[in-house]
Amino acid sequence: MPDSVITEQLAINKDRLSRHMKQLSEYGRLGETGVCRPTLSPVEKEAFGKVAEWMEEAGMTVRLDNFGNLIGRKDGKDPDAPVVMTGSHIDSQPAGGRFDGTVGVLSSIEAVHTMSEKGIIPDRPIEVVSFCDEEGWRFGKGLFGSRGITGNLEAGELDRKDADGITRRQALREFGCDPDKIPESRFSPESIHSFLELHIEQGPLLEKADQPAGIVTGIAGPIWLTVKVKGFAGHAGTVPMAMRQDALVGASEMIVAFHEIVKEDPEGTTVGTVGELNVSGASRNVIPEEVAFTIDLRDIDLDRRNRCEELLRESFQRIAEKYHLKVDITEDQNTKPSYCSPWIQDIIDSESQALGLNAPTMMSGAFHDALVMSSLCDYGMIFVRCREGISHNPKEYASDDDLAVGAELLYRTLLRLAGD
Ligand code: HGY
Ligand code: MN
Ligand code: MN
Ligand code: MN
Repeated sequence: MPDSVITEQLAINKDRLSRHMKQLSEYGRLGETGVCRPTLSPVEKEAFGKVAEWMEEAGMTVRLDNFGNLIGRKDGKDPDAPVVMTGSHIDSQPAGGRFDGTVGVLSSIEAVHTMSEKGIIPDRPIEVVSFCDEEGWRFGKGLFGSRGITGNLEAGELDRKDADGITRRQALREFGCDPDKIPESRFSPESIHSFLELHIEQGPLLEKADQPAGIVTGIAGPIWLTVKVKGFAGHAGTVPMAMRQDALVGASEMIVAFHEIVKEDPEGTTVGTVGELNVSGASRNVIPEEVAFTIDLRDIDLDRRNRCEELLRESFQRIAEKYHLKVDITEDQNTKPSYCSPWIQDIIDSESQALGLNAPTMMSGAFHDALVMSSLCDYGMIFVRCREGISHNPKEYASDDDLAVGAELLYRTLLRLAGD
């Protein structure tokens, strides 16, 4: 990467950004390099306190909305103009990396801090958001904060329970939010000018291209399902094989069938994962009666994703009949894929060239709050390189140099969007 990008051209404060990244990774630190920072948890609350401090230092007024989003606002020349929104999330996977989401939140704060230090007052107000529950693992449904402000919540969402039986509603209350007032925290379509998110790539392409930053062209949309398979508990020693209704054998065959369906089109961009599997009342000498597993199915091509979903539903039904089982599939999340706004991609591209970069364009297999914001406004995404594309893993890593380049590109793009 051209050294010039690292030295003279940086307006943002690289040392402050890396210092804040290190400090934030201490909240919920897991081992040497990982984090466990569940959404709406006490540790995330503490981390929000620190992030709010940094937002104030950057010259922003700070609020916690009723969806659990932490929002910093920098007023522009025209206080009533639609906001330019930027940000990401700081909640993590149970054994996550310290860069997923945090890079976007802290770089956005750094960009605004730099504007304030330079006395820049943009035409439009800028709002930096640390969204609530992007990851979705605690309550089995993600992108909560962004779906909240854009009016994309569904019935019953506040009653979803975590593994300890705590509802999202209770968790929001304990976090200091008023879930009964969430309609007040919604944004109207005309109130947001555009949305910009910086995130680690969570894939290997930038490393392969030997580039620190990339321009996102589109984001794959996930459908999340919970599959419950019901058989009949029996004695492991006395029930003949031909007479069993073994829920775990059926579920195992369904999981392999799902994998084959997703892999069917070798050119396809469909991906499928079973991340959770649970056997109720598990015991090695009882034939399993109830098994539940999760489906995460994604594609940038909605038709192809729908086709896979159709095939898996048919296949699961066939396998259930074969083993005299019942199968029940509930939909937990369904967010459509979407393409980034070409005019914002062009701005990112021209700013990256001004920085001497040769930023490749790429699709995002990971979903992001930007995907949800696209339902309300034009949006763009910038990726920064992460080592071997590793993410959702404590080994996740991005260098200070690459983070500085990403933050600089975000800063310059924000200035263009907000008008300086
Ligand atoms: O699962 C995702 O794509 C995101 O990292 N939460
Ligand atoms: Mn500081
Ligand atoms: Mn993320
Ligand atoms: Mn993630």
